[in-house]
Amino acid sequence: MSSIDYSEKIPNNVNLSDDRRLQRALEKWQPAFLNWWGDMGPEASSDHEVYLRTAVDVSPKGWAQFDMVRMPEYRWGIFLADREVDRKINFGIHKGEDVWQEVPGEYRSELRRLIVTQGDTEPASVEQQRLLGLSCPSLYDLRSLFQINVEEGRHLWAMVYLLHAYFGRDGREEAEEMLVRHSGDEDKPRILEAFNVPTEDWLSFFMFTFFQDRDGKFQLSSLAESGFDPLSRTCRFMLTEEAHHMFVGETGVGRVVERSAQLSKQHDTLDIAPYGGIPLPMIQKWMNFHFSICLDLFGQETSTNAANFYSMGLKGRYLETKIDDDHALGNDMFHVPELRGDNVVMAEAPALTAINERLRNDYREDCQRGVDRWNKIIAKAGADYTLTLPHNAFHRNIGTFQGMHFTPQGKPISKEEFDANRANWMPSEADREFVKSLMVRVTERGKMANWVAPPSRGVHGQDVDYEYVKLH
Ligand code: BYC
Repeated sequence: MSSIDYSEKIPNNVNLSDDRRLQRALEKWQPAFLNWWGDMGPEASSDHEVYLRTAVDVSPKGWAQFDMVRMPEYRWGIFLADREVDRKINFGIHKGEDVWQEVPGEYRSELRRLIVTQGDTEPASVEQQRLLGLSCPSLYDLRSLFQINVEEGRHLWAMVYLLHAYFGRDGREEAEEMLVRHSGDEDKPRILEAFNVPTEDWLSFFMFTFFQDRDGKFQLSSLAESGFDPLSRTCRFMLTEEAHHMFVGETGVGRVVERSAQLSKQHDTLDIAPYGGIPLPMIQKWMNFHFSICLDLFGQETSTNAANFYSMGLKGRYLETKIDDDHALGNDMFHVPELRGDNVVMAEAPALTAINERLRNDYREDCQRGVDRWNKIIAKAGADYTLTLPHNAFHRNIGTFQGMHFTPQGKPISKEEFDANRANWMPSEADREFVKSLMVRVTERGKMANWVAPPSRGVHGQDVDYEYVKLH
């Protein structure tokens, strides 16, 4: 087990000081990162002391240390999971060969592209969430936001390390570009669409951390299977942090749902807006929006990019080694959806090209489990409402259903019908204004905004009313 050296300017467990050139290059990138954090990171937060966890070692247990930290002083660094002895490539045409410790020359551009796409999402999310601290529902939630933000910053470090260490000059240029593209920027936007959507209210933040961070879980899990061992190792460690982000999302939406269900029961109506709650049908609209934009993050249903990444051994499937097949997929078929007449039907496609679709299915199942738990919360509170994930064809902008229009149940409709119903299915301007009007900052110790239930317990054994953020 490798512990992390915190005496270095850049904390790391990769013996950075043994490679002076790399160390110098990263030390040059470090101030640019800190400037970016100052400009684009959480607004007006630099003097707050935040109860943050910091990685101490990379073992699954006991890696975290909790302390009051000012965020600009957070020790961002480079942490890779330990190397597995004799690790082999588990899929594709190199199956059975030793994993690569260096970039295979023939796959350099594909690998760089994957790392850049992954890396780009991390600072994007920080940019998307930068104003949320100004409207937090409690100190507990403010801490969660900041914890996630610093860890996304660290995930950027993880990808920048790979670019610097393994891709020479163009890797360094890509690392600089990570701080030049910005979420929603007209000229230099982030790469993937869902990372250019602002996260303007806390319901959106909880939806983001449930749905969008879960894309992170599935993409990182697929990259953790990579034959390029440094990528696999860094993704394995990132996944331990990602789990907490999804916890914030699931419990966050769960707490909103709980409060809304309580108010619905108490006042015997779903229209709880007059009582300062978010109506359950409005939560459904937020879900429809976030789930559908996240489905796009998996790419097209059939993709030669994905087939190539797989055959090359660069990006596997979710839990690759647990799947019972030949891990080469030369002859296998997989079901992908398409519109035939008035129905979405399942057609056969080569499994190799349907890798994205398979991952999207895995993702949907995982999301459904969370939605089921939210529905139990509603039922337990005695309210009458069921949240449902929309059909995969609903509101899609990538792949087979791009440019088509469907109801949330998956019935094809005209653009006119979609437009006429848009505000019933997805947040309207008025809905967004209403939710924003509830987002009044609560920073008194132990207090919670009215639209969200308190968490069932605090962080790391602390009480819920612990002063998780000291505001300065
Ligand atoms: N937006 O062949 P296709 C996370 C492009 S989240 C815009 O199907 P492919 C996190 C595509 O690039 C995880 N463009 O694509 C979460 C391609 O472009 P070209 C992030 C899109 O490559 C929360 C074209 O359309 N990690 O970590 O098979 C907070 C054809 O598509 C989009 C990764 O994504 C889109 N949504 O699949 C913080 C892993 N989708 O070739 C962090 C790395 C597709 O025509 N990335 N396109 O120029 C990948 O594995 C793949 O790039 C994708 C796309 C799965 C995203």
